[in-house]
Order: sequence, then C-alpha cells, then structure tokens
Amino acid sequence: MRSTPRTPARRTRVRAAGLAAATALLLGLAAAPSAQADTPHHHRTATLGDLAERTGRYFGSAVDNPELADTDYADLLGTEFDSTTPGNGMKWYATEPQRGVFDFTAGDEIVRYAKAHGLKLRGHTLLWHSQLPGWLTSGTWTADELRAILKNHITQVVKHYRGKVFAWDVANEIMNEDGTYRENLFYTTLGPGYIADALRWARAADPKVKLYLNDYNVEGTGAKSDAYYTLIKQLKADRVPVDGFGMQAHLALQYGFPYQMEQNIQRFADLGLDVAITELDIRMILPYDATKLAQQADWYRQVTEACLAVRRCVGITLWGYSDGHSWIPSTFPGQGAALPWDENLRRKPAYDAIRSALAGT
Ligand code: 9MR
Repeated sequence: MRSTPRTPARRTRVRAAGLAAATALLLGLAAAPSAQADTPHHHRTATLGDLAERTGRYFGSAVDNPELADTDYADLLGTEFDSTTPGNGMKWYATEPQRGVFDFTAGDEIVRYAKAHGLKLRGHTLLWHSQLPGWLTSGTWTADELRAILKNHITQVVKHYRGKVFAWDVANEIMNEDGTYRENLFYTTLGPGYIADALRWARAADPKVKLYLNDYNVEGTGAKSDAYYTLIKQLKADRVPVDGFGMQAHLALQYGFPYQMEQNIQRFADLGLDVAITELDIRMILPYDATKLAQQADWYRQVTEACLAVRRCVGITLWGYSDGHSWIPSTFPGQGAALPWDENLRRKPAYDAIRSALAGT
C-alpha cells in the first residue's frame, strides 16, 4: 500500500498519536482500539481524504464560518477530509462590504482552520450574480466604472489569498439553462467579454492558482454544459487563462441522474482542463426511507466513479457533509437528507458507497 504524502499538520498529529500509544504500552496500559491511532502495528483507518489521495485526488467538504463553532462537526471535517471550501466567507458581500474597503475576516478564519487541519483550500467565488454587496447592486455604473470595480475586487481578493488557495471559482453560474449567457450585472453592463477579463485579472494577481468556471446542471451533457464547452474552447483559442471547470452537482433523486456524466467530464478534460465536482449533494423528497437512501448511495457511488474514471478529474467537494448543516431544507422546503452523514453525524449508506468507490472495492 503506497503511503500518501501528508501535510505537516497531519504528520504531527499522526506522530503524536503514535507517541501516545507507545507511552501507553510502556506504562503497561491496555491499548484501547482507536480509529485514530497509527502505530507501527496498527494503521489508522483510512479516511475519505486518504483514499482520494491514493488516487491522486482530494475529497473535501465546504464549511460556512458559523459551523466552525460546532466542534464535533469541525473536528470530523478536519480529520475525514483533505480539502475544504468556504461556503460563504470569500464571497463579494463578505470580502468587499463597502466599495474599496476589504474585509478578509471570514475567509482568513477558514484559511487558519484549513491550515491547522492540513486541508487544501478552494477559493469560492470572485464573481457571482448572488450575494453581492448592496452598494454594488443598488448603484448605477458606467461600463468603465464597473470594469474598474470588478478588476479591483478580483485583484485585491486574489492577491490576499495568493499561496493560500489552490483554485478559484473565478466566475460562478454565468449561463442560463438554455445555454445563453445569464444577464447578470456584469453581462448587462459589460457584455460577455467580462468573463475573459475576469480570468486575465485573476491570473495577473496570482500566476499559479487554478482558475475555474463553475456552475450547476452542467454535470451531464445538455445545452448548458454545451455552452461551457463552446465558451472554454474559445477562451483557450484566445489564450485566455482558464484551468478548470467546476461541476457543482447539486443533484436531486426526483430529477434523475445526469446524462452521460463520465463522458461529459471527459470532454472537458480533453480541452486540457482540470475538472472538479465542487458542491456535491443529492437531495430527496422527505421523508426519507431505506429505498431512497440506497438510491442516494448508488448516485454518490456513480459520481465518485465518474470522477475516478477521468484522469483530470482532480477532486470532489461536498457542499457541507451532514444533513445538520445543509442549505437544502431552507431553500427547498420538504426536501433534504442530501449528505452522507445525518444530522447526528452518523454515517449513512452514501458514506460506504463513496468509501468503496474511492477504494476501488
Ligand atoms: O451554501 C451557501 C448558503 O449558505 C447561502 O445561503 C447560499 C446563498 O445563495 O449560497 C450557498 O452556496 C451556493 C454556492 O455559493 C453556489 N452554488 C449554489 C450554492 C447553494 O445555494
């Protein structure tokens, strides 16, 4: 079994666990079975993060700042996963609450948490039609003004997190379902060129970070993912820096599994891109029952296997990992149970399905 490279924080933790176990042995104490102990004789049970790393990928979960106060939740996130994304902390309303006044408090808290637990960090998101600050949405801007505002926002935020995030969702949800451009503030004022501009400004601010476009309902083939395929092909032809395509994967049992997911991931990879599953959850109409949970587990397995089948599918992120911290019930009343852990942090069938898919068993 190939040992996986660990981050300093994780190595220290594993070493500390080994030391504690050795001390217990010296003292003649019976070693209690522990999932965390990693001695020369006893290997710590591999986490989803460990299993993903063995395939050269990551397995993460988003976290929203208030959830860090739920210590059971934060502890499990920090041990089971090897990557995280701020659910809200790096969005425009949080990072530039007043024009030209930047506040990195929430994002920095996630950076510190990720570092302390040895997690990689995805940046989310520089540009979106939603969760914009009031000063931006209530203002009227000329194209020159808005271009300067967008450039400054991207430049300041990307520079601040340079070396701290490995990827950015530069532009989030910029297409309609029919494959036309979403008429957000930037499109209506600047035209479609704002996308290439945003990518170039992000690249200028951090030459190394991976730059993504990210959206939902693009996991399968269809008009919306076709539109991204065409756009990204053109951006590449124009030498615009774009490194990745993020498929959010907010799935719902009642709407069917995405059509040709693996082939769809593959065609974006074939453009020379990284692909990531960025916000995975699989909701259902409540109440849940064993049949629905089994179907959900099968879908989690299928998503994981679709990613594993494509070399450039670099990782999977859950949009929160437990039913206790999920955006679904408040947004879709009567739906939920979307994550692999329940509200009491008990593993559901989906957990085992992901685990065996990652392990290839
Ligand atoms: O998880 C986020 C939730 O806390 C916010 O209230 C919500 C506002 O729309 O945004 C959620 O995250 C979204 C993500 O940023 C982009 N894709 C859809 C996610 C769910 O709405």
